[in-house]
Amino acid sequence: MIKLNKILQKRRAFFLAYDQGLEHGPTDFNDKNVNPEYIIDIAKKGDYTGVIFQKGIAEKYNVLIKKSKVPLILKLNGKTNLVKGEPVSRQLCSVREAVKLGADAVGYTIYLGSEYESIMLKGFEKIQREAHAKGLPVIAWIYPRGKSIKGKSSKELMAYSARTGLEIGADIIKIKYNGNVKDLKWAVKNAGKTKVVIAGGMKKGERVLLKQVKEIIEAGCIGLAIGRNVWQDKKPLEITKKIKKVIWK
Ligand code: FBP
Repeated sequence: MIKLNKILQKRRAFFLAYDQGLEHGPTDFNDKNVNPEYIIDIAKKGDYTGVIFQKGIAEKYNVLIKKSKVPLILKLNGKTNLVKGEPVSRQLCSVREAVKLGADAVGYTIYLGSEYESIMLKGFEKIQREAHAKGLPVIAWIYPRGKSIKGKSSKELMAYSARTGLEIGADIIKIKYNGNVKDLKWAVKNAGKTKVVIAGGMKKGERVLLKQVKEIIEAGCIGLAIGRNVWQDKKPLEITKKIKKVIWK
């Protein structure tokens, strides 16, 4: 039995993502949000349905994370953005370690279309099997990347990402929204019983962000896994409140 309810509230998801320190480097941070304690505090006060960390932060700040009672989603693979060329994200943490750290779900990135796609698909197969054996839900970040996706439409790629999530046994997929609600509806249909959440992306204006959240819900997604648009905001708890109003309207 996969325990999906632990990371949902009233069937909706609102995850606070904080793995950008590895994926992008510290360029995303300022004096406040560079500190993981600041993020844990937002996740707790904002009553997020999950907070996403890599293993290192989950280990070093474990006491605080547990005290916050925010469900932990542990990212199992990752990479920096310093290496150029076709992307590959390798496993950096095991399901067993995630369980030890108190994870309620695990996450794994697949760069669909990359020359190294098969490495990530195979890696996903392993962690999906191990996580499901322990009842842990698996969230797949599915991001089309690499030379071979050039010329393909964003509609096609979004739907292909969603369908891949269903085919490989993800419980939730995290994809990027191309801004066209009709295209997103098609992607959600393709995901079938796999649930869909949308990534936040670079910081944008509040009006644009809230309009997108409305469309995401209208398209049938269960919510968001958002990072920079919240913790780069001057008032993260205010923007949190506004987003939640749209998600749980
Ligand atoms: P944001 O809401 O800040 O975009 O975070 C979502 C996320 O998927 C993170 O989990 C991850 O670190 C980052 O985006 C990866 O973004 P990209 O590979 O597009 O640079």
